[in-house]
Amino acid sequence: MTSMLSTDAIAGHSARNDCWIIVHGKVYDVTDFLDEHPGGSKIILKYAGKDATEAYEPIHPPNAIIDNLPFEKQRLVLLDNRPSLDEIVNLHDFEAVAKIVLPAKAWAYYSSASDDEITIRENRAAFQRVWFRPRILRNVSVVDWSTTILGHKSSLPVYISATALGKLGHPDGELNLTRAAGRHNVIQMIPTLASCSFDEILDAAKPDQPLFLQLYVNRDRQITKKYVQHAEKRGVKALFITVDAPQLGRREKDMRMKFVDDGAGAKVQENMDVKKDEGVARAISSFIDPSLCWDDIPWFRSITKMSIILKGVATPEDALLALDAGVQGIVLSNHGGRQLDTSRSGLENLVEIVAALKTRGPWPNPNFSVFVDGGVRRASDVLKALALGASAVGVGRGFLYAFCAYGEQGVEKAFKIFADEFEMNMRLLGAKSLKELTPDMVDASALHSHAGLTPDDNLYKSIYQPLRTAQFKDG
Ligand code: 173
Repeated sequence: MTSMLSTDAIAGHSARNDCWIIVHGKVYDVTDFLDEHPGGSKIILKYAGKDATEAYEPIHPPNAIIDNLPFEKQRLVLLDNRPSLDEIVNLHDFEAVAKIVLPAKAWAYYSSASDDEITIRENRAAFQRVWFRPRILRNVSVVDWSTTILGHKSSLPVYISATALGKLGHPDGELNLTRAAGRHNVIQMIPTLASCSFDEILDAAKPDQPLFLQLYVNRDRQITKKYVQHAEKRGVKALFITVDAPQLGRREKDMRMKFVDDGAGAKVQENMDVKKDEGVARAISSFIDPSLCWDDIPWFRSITKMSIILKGVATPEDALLALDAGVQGIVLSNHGGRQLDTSRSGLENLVEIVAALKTRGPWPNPNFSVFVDGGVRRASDVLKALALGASAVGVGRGFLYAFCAYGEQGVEKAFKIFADEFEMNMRLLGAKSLKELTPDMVDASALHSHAGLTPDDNLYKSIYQPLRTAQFKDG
């Protein structure tokens, strides 16, 4: 941990299974050290979430805490020695740095996906089964990749998709995204389960900064109604209702992290009847209503005038139901591979879904947007989705990893990388503006074939951490 944290941010970590203390202005996660402390855990717990310098000072040599937290010490050294932002040339770089500098639990939560993690990897692979058919001699001296998303101006055809628990990665959490997005005219989708409060995020935004809201629907609909109407009052432009998570997927990396490394915490959790082995997300997701259904859509329409988008559509059947339900759009998403494993990629579904929507009237339909997310790391990925009919593309983890080691400057750099890649790719593709992207600029004939011979994606593969089986006890 670093000294950048606010007192408020630390106060939330005052439990036996999540215990931070401040010593000499630095914050330390001492959760795993509690039972090893020679003076017992009780005295540390007395200062959980607070400044412990006064109690620590008289009885410890100055470096005792660092010397006793070898993993944390090593992590801090690594964080100090991270590559400079100049050395970050693509979004994979942010992910590789995050993997090394994040606390193990944060990396496990962010990077994990469900079951055998087939879908998270397919999300990347699908983009590589689509090939470009570039056009030449089209005077591409000026190229423009700006657009509007649900009627709101955006400097990129990319929005920041919702990812929960931003403070696991950086003390400022989601505010890193809000501030960078405001400065560069990018639209952020605020997660229901952000670490920062909804109002904190809105307060960090510029007066006219467009923001979307991702919604998990509560079993208590009055809570949802209040939340949605508050968001509308504060100027949020669109409501992205998550429809692919009536129950959270089993993310095994996340589950194992709790089970193996959190011995002390797990015992306490057992007594407290909290599910110890389900990982971070599942532990806090019980409020989500699995009874949500198509009949609820008119109710959402009745409580808000915001655009309503269904996030997590995966078939033409449901895309047409969404159109008939009168919502303003859909996100073709498999939740970053975190829900139903071996479900197909949003990109693959896009082709069928656009074909189905075309049977229902003029295309593109100005009143019905189709977004795609999952596995997007390059402007070339985005251009493929747009050529196949997507209105814009969501990027979740890509921006999340950008702020983990670099805060909001990392997010700004990620926008810059996208801009540089858009400029180059659009010139090489022969498209001066996004309107000039047409289906005949891509060859998607291999998209439905899941056994393609594609060159290895070495950057992504070198970061991907293989799953593992149950471990024997030490000794
Ligand atoms: O993918 C997730 O981790 C997610 O959507 C979630 C849901 C509930 C709680 C925390 C995260």
